Amino acid sequence: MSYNLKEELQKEDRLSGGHRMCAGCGSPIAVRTVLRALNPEDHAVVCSATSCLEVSTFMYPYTAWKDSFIHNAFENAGATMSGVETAYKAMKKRGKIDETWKFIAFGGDGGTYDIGFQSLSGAMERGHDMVYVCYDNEAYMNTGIQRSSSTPHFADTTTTPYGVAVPGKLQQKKNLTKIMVATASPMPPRPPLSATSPTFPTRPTRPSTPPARPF
Ligand SMILES: Cc1ncc(C[n+]2csc(CCOP(=O)(O)OP(=O)(O)O)c2C)c(N)n1
Ligand code: SF4
Ligand SMILES: [Mg+2]
Repeated sequence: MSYNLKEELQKEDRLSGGHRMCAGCGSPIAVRTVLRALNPEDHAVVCSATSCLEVSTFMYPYTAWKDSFIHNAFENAGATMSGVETAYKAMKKRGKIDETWKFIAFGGDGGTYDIGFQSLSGAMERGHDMVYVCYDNEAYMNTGIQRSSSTPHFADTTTTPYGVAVPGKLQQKKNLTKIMVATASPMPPRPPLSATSPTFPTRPTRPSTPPARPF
């Protein structure tokens, strides 16, 4: 499908101005770009792990989001959206809802690589029909630039200060993309139970007689 930037820019912004992100922050630009992928007639449910994005765009009773937005904690954006998407599917099946709804979760690198990793992993492994967007600014910015597992090697943060004793962050950046690809892929074929077969069957074979229990 071709992407026409001029046409995309005609679409109405689904994140309004007047939020409290720093002027020039890349994150609202990223959010608007993602939301432009929606068809104008589509409805969306959005959530965000606690982060600069969440606390600056959704301070009750104000919201910059024109779509339904769910407040959740740092740890559970993946789980929140999994639940909403499952409810939507159930309602659709029972004929209680006609429109098309899309489900989008945002998370910073802290909320994605570290604290929300478990719920993201579960959502991807179960294959929910949702989009998860990590806006990766490579540290916990909202609370004062602490290191996350996405912070690059040797970076100077408040918890990994660069100096004579410590040369910044000691660990490499975690490769989340590889982990997600491995998580969301269908299970690779299991090796055959027969040790004599030189090939891997596409499905695991069940032995005709169950192996003896070791106890
Ligand atoms: C369980 C929990 N621990 C800590 C916090 C405090 N906290 C709020 S935002 C934040 C940093 C978020 O970092 P990141 O996810 O990278 O988003 P950014 O602020 O960089 O956009 C922290 C530590 C919290 N809200 N909940
Ligand atoms: S501190 Fe937060 S709002 Fe400000 S530029 Fe960084 S990520 Fe954006
Ligand atoms: Mg961050």
